[in-house]
Amino acid sequence: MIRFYFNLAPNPAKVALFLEEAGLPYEAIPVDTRKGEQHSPAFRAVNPNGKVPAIVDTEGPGGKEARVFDSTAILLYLAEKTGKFLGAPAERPELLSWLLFIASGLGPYSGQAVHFQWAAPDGLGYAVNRYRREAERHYQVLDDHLAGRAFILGDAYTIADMSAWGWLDRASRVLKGAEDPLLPFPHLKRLFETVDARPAAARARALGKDHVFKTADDEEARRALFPSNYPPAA
Ligand SMILES: N[C@@H](CCC(=O)N[C@@H](CS)C(=O)NCC(=O)O)C(=O)O
Repeated sequence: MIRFYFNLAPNPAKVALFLEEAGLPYEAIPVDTRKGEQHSPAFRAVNPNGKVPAIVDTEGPGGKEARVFDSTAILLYLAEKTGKFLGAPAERPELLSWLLFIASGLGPYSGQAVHFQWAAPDGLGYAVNRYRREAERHYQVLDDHLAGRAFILGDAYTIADMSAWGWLDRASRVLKGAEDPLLPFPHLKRLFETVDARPAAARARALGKDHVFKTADDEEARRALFPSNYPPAA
């Protein structure tokens, strides 16, 4: 059994998609990050970084319970555990390269673009420009790669595509104001739509819809989500 700690954000969504695609039994445990539940000692024992997603595998290596945190680590761990969605061994260099490209580039730049356009105070034009343009540049790199390929590895649908799907789903927040944000990236748009049309993607999207997550971006939420913006209490 997998205990899956999640909220409705892009990084947990990738893991939800994998769990649904692989048909692994799991217990979904909502973590309300606007209420600060990610900072509780119990959750920090699962992810010392205080972010979702994280999992506990009650049957980890050697039959022992194991925690895994960070969406890319979880995708790799579960893909290796199940032998699913890894592509061919000969494609492993490509798989690792694109997974890490998404984990360290496309994802974080998208996240910062969202932050500076939707959460930060007005007047930070340099930051908005920098992160938006870097997100677009990463989109372009992946779009170029996808020309003539069905999926990131070619014919095989893998965890790299699932990882990209999580963030491409937020393109309208990353490129705020764009009517059809993926239109300039036709191969990326096709990849997103192909993955998004899978039944597992619909099930992943439905996860947590029966839970009431806090939505207000009030002082409690800002302190919970962006603790490093606040000086430590004296
Ligand atoms: N590198 C991490 C990033 C995780 C992350 O930023 N998670 C967000 C949701 S997508 C979160 O937990 N935000 C709440 C917080 O930062 O307190 C991953 O890929 O899992």
